[in-house]
Amino acid sequence: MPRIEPQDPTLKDLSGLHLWHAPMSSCSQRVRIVLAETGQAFESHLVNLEKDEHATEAYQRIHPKGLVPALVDDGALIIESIDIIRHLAGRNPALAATTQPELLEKADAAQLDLKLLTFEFLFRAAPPPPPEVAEAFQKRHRNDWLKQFRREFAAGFDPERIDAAVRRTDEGFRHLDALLSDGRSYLAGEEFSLADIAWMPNLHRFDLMGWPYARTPHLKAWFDRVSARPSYAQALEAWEDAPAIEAFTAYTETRRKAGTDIRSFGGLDG
Ligand SMILES: N[C@@H](CCC(=O)N[C@@H](CS)C(=O)NCC(=O)O)C(=O)O
Repeated sequence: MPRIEPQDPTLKDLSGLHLWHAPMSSCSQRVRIVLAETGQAFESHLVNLEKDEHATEAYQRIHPKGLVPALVDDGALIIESIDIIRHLAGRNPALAATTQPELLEKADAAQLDLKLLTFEFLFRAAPPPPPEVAEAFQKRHRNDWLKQFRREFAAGFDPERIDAAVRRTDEGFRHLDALLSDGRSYLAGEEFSLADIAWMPNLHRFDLMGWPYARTPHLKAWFDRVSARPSYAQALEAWEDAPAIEAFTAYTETRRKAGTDIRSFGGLDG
């Protein structure tokens, strides 16, 4: 399993499972779903992304890219949500055995588009941060990619970039829909597996953006099925901030009315 050498040596002294995560981050959601499905207790370390706590020196000594989630299991540090869920499922062969690695890789690869579209179609609902807050993030965070992403978001994303991200997302969902069209119950077959868990938060996130799931009826039926699992309520919904969800829903509606919501990109309305 991919473990990395912690910059903060005190992590090696931790026993049990420790998770650094954010309530509504999709990468954190999939880790919490595995923990809920497997009934593993963990010590929760919340990282407030809205307050840029991932830009603190202390957190960047835990996660070298300054992102969530990070897991420490009996002193072993693991980052990258897909590696973390594989690691956690290793203790539960039923969950891990049926997994098709390709579906996990695709969920991982979908993250960049999910991020771009989340910022554009949900996070733009909030007013931009005061200049001193934006500058402090640029000064304190060491992840050049993330800093550039923040600057690009502030300047406004190129519509062609949004369009391309929507098209790739649609292709990804249509691929899953095609897999499910053979009547299987879950993405990798008849057994619920890590592949399902890896994709559940993505479907939820795009639902908030008003994604037209009627395009992919098998995927929609799958999402209805997996989101009825207790782990979804426990590990995803229970961590949601109701006012934030309300604000996202209202913003999606506003953009829908203005004809600038996610459905107006990537040929989704066509
Ligand atoms: N590939 C990484 C992606 C991690 C990632 O992008 N985390 C997001 C939350 S889902 C984050 O920390 N974002 C902070 C930010 O955008 O400032 C993983 O799967 O763990």
